[in-house]
Amino acid sequence: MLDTTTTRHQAGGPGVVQGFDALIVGAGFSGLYQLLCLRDRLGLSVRVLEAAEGVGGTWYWNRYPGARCDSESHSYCYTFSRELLEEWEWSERYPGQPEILRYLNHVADRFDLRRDISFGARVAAARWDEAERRWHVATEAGERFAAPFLVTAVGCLSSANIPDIPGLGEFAGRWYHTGQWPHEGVDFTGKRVGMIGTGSTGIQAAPVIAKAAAHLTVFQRTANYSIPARNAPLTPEFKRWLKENYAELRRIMHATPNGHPFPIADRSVFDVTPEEREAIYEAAWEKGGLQFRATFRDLLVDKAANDTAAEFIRAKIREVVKDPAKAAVLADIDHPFAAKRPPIDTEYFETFNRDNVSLVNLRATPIECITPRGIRTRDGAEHALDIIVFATGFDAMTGQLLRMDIRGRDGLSLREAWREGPRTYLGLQVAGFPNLFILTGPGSPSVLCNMPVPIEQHAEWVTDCIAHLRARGIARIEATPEAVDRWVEHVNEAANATLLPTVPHSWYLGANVPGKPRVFMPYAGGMARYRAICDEVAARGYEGFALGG
Ligand code: NA7
Repeated sequence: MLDTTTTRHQAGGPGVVQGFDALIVGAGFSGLYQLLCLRDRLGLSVRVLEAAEGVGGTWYWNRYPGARCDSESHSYCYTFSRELLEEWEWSERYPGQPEILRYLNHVADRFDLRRDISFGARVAAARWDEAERRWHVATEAGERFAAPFLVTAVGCLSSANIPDIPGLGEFAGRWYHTGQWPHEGVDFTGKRVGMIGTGSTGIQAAPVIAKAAAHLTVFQRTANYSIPARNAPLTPEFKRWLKENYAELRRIMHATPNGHPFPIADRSVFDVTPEEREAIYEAAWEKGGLQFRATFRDLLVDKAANDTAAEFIRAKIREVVKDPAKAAVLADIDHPFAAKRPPIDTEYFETFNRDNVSLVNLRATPIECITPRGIRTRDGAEHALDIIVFATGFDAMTGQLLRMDIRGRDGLSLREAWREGPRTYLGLQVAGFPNLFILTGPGSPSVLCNMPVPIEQHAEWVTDCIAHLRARGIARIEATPEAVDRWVEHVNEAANATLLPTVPHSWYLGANVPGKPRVFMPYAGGMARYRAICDEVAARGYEGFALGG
């Protein structure tokens, strides 16, 4: 029986400590695979601490209407097990949230992972003990754990960003953030719904909410591009083709910069005539999905090239949306295409042709406050609402890490170490925090990729690293400050070679959260290049890391 009476939130204080070889925070895509690797391949004793009551991470929490992955289902899965690939069949081109959650539950059962996961265990604090060469971890409920290795697998988009709009507390209706959606769902029947946010989430949710609600008002701050997803059930022929071509698909996913199962065309926008270009865009629009971004190699690096795609999409928006005033607001996009995360949709722009959908342009009339009856904008209009949906995104990449009180050597807190923004080596380690590995952390390709690809790479790299240390009796690994400096410089160089950092209001830069330091967080140098760098670092005896003890 644990003594939790005196030990709440005090990692390393007196009390019962459960010892393991490794601790993992999070049982989503990355935590599950990290557990499997460390337990079944290295034979370590491992405990996963998961805040939710089930596996799934992002897909456990994001149950909003229309929640669906933008990666195609045959690539949004683990590839480490041929049997798993053979036995699991996706039903649609893009997997919906319930199906992904079923998949992750299947993985947890198939590989008997649940027995090493503590559910309902939200980590409050973690402290490195230099004398013991162990991490001490405490949950909010006061459970205490210790292990030489700590791996955070907390995802990139799990800390909800709920804007601090005056009056929310007085709102007489109900409100929800899409990333904390009630499991029992929300009944929109007969309701007037206001949705704030037009990122990937809002663009997925609006068409579904509009069909269920009496009225939907979309509050748009920044107009966004979106490409039709063209979702559809997978045909038996395609499923058969997949099973015969896994190896080739995996090869492509490992060779492309963003881990998708299609290559980026090796041609410039300016290699073709305007008519040919239009035909290429048209075909990509018809095919649908993120492949639109792969039509030319220079869309993300050359503004003039990007302008051609941007203008094509704006013209499509004006064509689809019948009301010219709404079309003008929706097509008034102020940033290059795909320089913010490009959404894909199912009838998003078409939704504005419905009689029960209105659009508020927050650039012209910002939100002033929330009243008991609805949302008041600065022009004095009060939009009467029964439900407010915040599709306002996340404190991405760092929020969920900094929510825990992580302290490394000499009591240094991660919050303090990252005061000016996150600084990592390979996205995997932080100077001053020995034996702490961060999966899909800032400085790694993460959100610029089809996530399972970097997730498998990270988990395997960390596993090999721990195996290397244990085989040599090395107790401790820590990124050197010089390696961190060099990596941060390289991450900045990689970002600056693209159009990505040119969008001042992007969450890639942390700009969506007031007070968050503006640092371009993901590594834009491409997954294939990143993998090669990580392999090289390992081959050179973990260059850039101090090994000892
Ligand atoms: P995003 O992409 O961060 O989008 C959030 C949206 O909410 C975006 O349109 C924001 O406008 C808007 N927003 C945020 N705060 C406010 C306030 N205070 N007022 C008005 N509008 C606001 O989050 P998503 O959940 O859509 O997508 C996250 C990722 O999940 C996505 O990229 C995929 O990787 C999956 P802004 O653009 O900041 O002006």
